[in-house]
Amino acid sequence: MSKADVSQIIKQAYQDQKKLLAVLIDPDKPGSKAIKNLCHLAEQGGADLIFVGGSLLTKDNLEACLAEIRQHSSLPILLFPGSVLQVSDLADGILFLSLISGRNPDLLIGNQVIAAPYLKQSQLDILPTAYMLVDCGKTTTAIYMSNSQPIPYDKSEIAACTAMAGEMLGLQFFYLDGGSGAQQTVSAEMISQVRASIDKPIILGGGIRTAAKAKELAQAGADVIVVGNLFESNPEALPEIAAAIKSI
Ligand code: 1GP
Repeated sequence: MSKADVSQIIKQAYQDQKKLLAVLIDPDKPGSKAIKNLCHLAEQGGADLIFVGGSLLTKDNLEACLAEIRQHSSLPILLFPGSVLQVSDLADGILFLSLISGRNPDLLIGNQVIAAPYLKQSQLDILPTAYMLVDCGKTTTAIYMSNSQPIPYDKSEIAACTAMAGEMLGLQFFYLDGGSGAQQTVSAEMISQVRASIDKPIILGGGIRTAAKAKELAQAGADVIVVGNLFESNPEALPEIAAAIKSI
């Protein structure tokens, strides 16, 4: 089966100033019936992309989850890996993350070296992504597992300088993440400072629970809005979020 060109989809939408909505499915959480239903709700709800991954997976369910999603949805599937164990050719692409907000060498380059030969042989579309964790009021699993310090919530200039450095290093996509279940989202102020500092698509996730907030963050400069917890707990909210960000 031919793969969706996910990097091109995101870059084209960015060029056309169209906002995208991604839903995040954690392979540990839903059963296979639920995945079928989530795929249906994602498509009906106006999602553009399905992200799959988790900061810590405990059920060895990734391949089955991807196969199930592939069966029930035609949306592009992008791996959002919490570790080198989360690589699979069943997806269309992978966010090849370097955690540039932190100073943990394993997540800056070590794990990428381990994964590279496998990715080289895969058919996956590889998206070189600057991953930036932001302290949004809670030690999320992503923050804890990263063994790194997130960018302080109110230090937008640190986020902006970090993003600038990432762009100068050649990274193509920028993911600002408060972590799954964050108490609050990354601030609009931080997003707009990052937006002003780089000319690359910004992916934004963590703690988005309302359409109004999604719209505010997209207006501030986020290009891909990611919803995880909300999508799993209240997928019916999706059409409102899609409509809000696409109205910009
Ligand atoms: C976390 O960006 C994702 O990495 C999604 O976060 O589950 O809080 O929506 P939520």
